[in-house]
Amino acid sequence: TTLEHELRGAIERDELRLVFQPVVAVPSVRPVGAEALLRWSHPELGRVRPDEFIPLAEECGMIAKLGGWVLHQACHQLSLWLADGHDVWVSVNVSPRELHAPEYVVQVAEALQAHRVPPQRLVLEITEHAVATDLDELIRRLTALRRTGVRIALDDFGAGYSSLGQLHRLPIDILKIDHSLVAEREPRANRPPARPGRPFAPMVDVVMRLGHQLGLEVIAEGVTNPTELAVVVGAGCRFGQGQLFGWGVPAEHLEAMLEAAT
Ligand code: G
Ligand code: G
Ligand code: G
Ligand code: MN
Ligand code: NA
Repeated sequence: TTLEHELRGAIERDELRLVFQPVVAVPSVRPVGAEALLRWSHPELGRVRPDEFIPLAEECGMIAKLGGWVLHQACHQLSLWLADGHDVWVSVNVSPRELHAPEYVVQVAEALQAHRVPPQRLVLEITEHAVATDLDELIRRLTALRRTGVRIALDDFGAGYSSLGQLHRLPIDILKIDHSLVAEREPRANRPPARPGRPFAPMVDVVMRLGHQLGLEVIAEGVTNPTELAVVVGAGCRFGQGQLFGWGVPAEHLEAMLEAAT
């Protein structure tokens, strides 16, 4: 396809950027981390969403190249923030295909070394979808990655791909509660007309307790308003991410937030 053709040249033409979405301590709202999100801006096609081009990159064998670019950019930015004295971590999203490539662990280790980043400052976000495949193989992969010293987050937890019965077996450090569980209201498409909303707090409570009992750090994703913030804080959550605290922003903006907080 033409999109595939354009994607192949995107790195060389300097059309890719990372934006960083703040992860904050709650309730203090102090920024403590940032999730790197990939953006592609094409001169004619305009902005292409990662939901479109990441699957494409996976199909056409480009994901290792794209993912490598993301890793290096993220580690570079992280090294600058650490050099400025900021106490911060950076996470990157890892696609299942990327995770299963034999060379991925080496790629991660090389990026850490090249930018002299303390490994525990880098978080790899593995989507819950990845758990649906071969669990033993996934465990081996994650174990190898963790030996480099990076931390692993299970992303989109509770989105509906059900890893609940296997969660305790996964060698992970962080649980990211999917925004659909944190949302005060159901997504519009699924919302029956004029039905009073059921309380959502019990959902957040139970996932938070599960995460903490497994010894995991828990991040509530998709916090969009003060009610949702109150619920996640009430459930004992220490970290949040979402519209209420800010969207993905260029590195300079995130840096300004870090500086404002010191
Ligand atoms: O901000 P947002 O629209 O970018 O993200 C859409 C989806 O794309 C999310 O599922 C997110 O995890 C994914 N995504 C964003 N950046 C990257 C990336 O660098 N690599 C991978 N594999 N997925 C990404
Ligand atoms: O799958 P992953 O969690 O990596 O995807 C991150 C996606 O979530 C990005 O598209 C990001 O823009 C989006 N996002 C960030 N904050 C919010 C929020 O408060 N609400 C919703 N619905 N999406 C958000
Ligand atoms: O930045 P843009 O003009 O594309 O924003 C369009 C809409 O998407 C706005 O409502 C804005 O709040 C929201 N938005 C901005 N950045 C992000 C993002 O990174 N992820 C998601 N899912 N929505 C965003
Ligand atoms: Mn993510
Ligand atoms: Na998510």
